Amino acid sequence: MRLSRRNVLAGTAGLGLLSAMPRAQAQADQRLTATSRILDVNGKPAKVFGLIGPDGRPGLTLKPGERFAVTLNNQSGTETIVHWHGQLPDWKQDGFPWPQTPAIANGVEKSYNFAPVPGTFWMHSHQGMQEQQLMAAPLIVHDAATEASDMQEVVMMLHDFSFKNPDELMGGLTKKGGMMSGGMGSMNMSGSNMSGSSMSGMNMGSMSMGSGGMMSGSDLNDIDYDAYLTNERTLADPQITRVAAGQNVRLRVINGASSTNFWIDLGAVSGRLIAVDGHDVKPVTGSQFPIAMAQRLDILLKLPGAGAYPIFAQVEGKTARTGLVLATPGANVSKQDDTAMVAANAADLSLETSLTATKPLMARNADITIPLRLGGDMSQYIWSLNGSTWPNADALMIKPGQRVVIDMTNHSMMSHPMHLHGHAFQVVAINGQALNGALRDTVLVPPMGNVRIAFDANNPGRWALHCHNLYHMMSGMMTEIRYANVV
Ligand SMILES: [Cu+2]
Repeated sequence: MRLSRRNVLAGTAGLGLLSAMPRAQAQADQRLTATSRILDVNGKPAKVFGLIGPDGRPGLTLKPGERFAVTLNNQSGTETIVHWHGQLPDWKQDGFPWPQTPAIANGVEKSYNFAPVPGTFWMHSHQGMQEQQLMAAPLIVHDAATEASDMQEVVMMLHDFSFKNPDELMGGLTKKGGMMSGGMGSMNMSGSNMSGSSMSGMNMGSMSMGSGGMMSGSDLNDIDYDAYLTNERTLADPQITRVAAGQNVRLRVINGASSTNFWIDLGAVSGRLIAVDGHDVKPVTGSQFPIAMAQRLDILLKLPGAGAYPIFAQVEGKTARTGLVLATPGANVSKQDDTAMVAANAADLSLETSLTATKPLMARNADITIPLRLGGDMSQYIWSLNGSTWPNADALMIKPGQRVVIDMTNHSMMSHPMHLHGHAFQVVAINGQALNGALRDTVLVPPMGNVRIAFDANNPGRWALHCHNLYHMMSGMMTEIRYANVV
């Protein structure tokens, strides 16, 4: 049944029906190439990675009902492994470097095949810090409904970019941390924003120091980036997408940044948020939406009329921004400034508390509640979960069929976008306030905040649970959820 449907969808004649031969399988696969390439960033060449689909562009788009049948060909020059963020495959196809599923050597291919969840997803390397160097791309899975509507779709993939390599960036963090006096609510961020590497030509750092977000005692933006990208371009030369006047557009925002939360600013365009992390929510109207690292937002846009409409993503706590432009035919597109007039607030849970899942989990009591303490030692730049740092963490054990609640309390002064692999969880409480919140795969836990998530243990295996700030994860902020009887 599945096979024939897939073959019909692939539109490929001559595929032997029911032939389960690996060869036939490979021919139906989409090819994804992990590569190394040169990207021009504000006129300067940068060596980056890439995940390039069959059309020669970053990422993959799947048709309704199509399986995720992908052969990943590693031509990156180094070993890699790619995680299909938010998708729910069996654990050995999750793209995490477990001992059972090690990274793929350069020059080697690996095939994946599972039924994907429709919606806005993405993919990124889970090997070392390759994600920072753009080993990350969109993964869009259409369903019959989105395909039937002839609404124009625009993908907006965000990145933070540095000409330094991630090891240098990490070295700068641990060194700065070491020079600090230590203590909570420290001035670490100010130090970080003001210091050395601000040769970036984006002189917004000091502007933001007085903003509300910074005064609260929390820390934003560990790293001083050289640029922020939308679909791999800066506002010096942004993507300009032609749209018909009065047309509706489905904007699929993906925060693929390694260490940056943004605010989406629709400007004069009104928006209706209809999904987060690929899962439908009751619509929320607005023109500004926070988006934490690794999260996605699907927003229906209504253009007010003919003209050019920039859609911005502004860095929390800063004036720096990136974006793209929607323009009706013949509209004059003026140059967009890559800094805003006013620094953005810290990304917070103002949106999260107003979200309601359209298909929530069935009401049920928790079989197991796992407390998770998010900790940080800023003086050494070490981040921990329940006092442990990856890989020195004991697995959190669960059993198939359980309703699992994870009760996350942040005891540090930075927010942490927490991501669970292999499951869609529901946000069920924020700071003790119960809610029938969104289904997600990544949720922000603000400084000193508490967020409870629930999920059904329906996908046995070993699953990573970690902060999606790359530098926090690499400094220890990761653990494992493991099903009993899985080795
Ligand atoms: Cu974190």
